[in-house]
Amino acid sequence: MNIWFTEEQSSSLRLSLKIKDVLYSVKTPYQNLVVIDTEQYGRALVLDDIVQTTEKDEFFYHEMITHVPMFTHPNPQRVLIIGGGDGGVVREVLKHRSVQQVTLVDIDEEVIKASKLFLPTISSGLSNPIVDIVCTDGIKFIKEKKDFYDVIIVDSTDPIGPAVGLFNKDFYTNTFEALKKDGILTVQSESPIINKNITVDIFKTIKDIYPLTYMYTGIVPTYQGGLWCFTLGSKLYNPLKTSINDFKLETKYFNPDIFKSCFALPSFIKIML
Ligand code: AG3
Repeated sequence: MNIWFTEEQSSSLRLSLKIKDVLYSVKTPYQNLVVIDTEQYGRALVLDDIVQTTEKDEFFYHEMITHVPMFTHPNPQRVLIIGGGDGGVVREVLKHRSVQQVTLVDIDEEVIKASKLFLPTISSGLSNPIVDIVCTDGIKFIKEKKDFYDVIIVDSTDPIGPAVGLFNKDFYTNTFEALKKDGILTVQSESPIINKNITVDIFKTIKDIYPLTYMYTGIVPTYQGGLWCFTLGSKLYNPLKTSINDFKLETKYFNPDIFKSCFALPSFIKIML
C-alpha cells in the first residue's frame, strides 16, 4: 500500500506521512477529526487536515508545555488546561505529586472520545478521578473564574477556526484574573520559522499583561519547521531563577538541563521580540 497523508503546513511547505490505516473519521460540530496510523510516527490525531499529535513524537510537545510551568511554580495544586482534549497535557500534569485538581476544558467532546478510543497512551490520564472534563468553549469558561488556578496551560490548535479567540488580549487578561496571585500561564506559540508573526504577537500580548514573560523553545518533529515556541507568563515566580532539585519524573525529553536551556533563544528569535 502506498497511501500518503499530506498536511499543507504553509502554501509552500508540506508534511507527508505514509499511512498504514485510517482508523476513524468524523465530522464534529467544530472540525473534521481523523485518526490515522502512520509508518513513521504511529497513530496521529488530525484536525481539519492538521496533525495535532502523534504517538511517537507527542512527548516532545506535551512534556515541554507542561513541565516548564509546573516546575516554575513551587507548589502547583490546581491546574486548568484549555484545549488538549487528547489528554497529553493531563497525563504530564498528573506526574506532579502536588496536584490536587485538574480541569480540562475542550470545546469538542469528540476529540476526547476519539483519543480515549484510539490514542490510549496519550489519553491515559483522562479517566483519573481528580480530572474534571468540561466540554465547553474555553473563552467563555475562563471569564467566570477569578483568583483560582496555580497554573493554566493553553494547548490549542493553530489560530484558525474555533481557536482564534484563544490568542488575543482579552483572553490572556482573563487568564491573568483566573490565576492566583502567584499563578503561571503557558501557551503553545507556534513555529518561529513558518509563523513568526503569530509567535511574536503572542509573546508581546502576554508581556503587556504579565509582569514576567518568557519565551522558550522545544523540538516537535511533526510541526512546521520542527522548532516550536511556548510563552510563559508569570505573576511572581521567575523560571530563570528556578532550579530543579531531585528530579524524579519519568520523562523522555524534559529534564533539569532542558529546563535551564530552553529559555536560551536563538538569535533570530531574540531580535524579533
Ligand atoms: N496543539 C498544538 C498543535 C499545533 C500544530 N500545528 C500544526 N501542526 N500546524 C496540539 C495538541 C496536542 N495536545
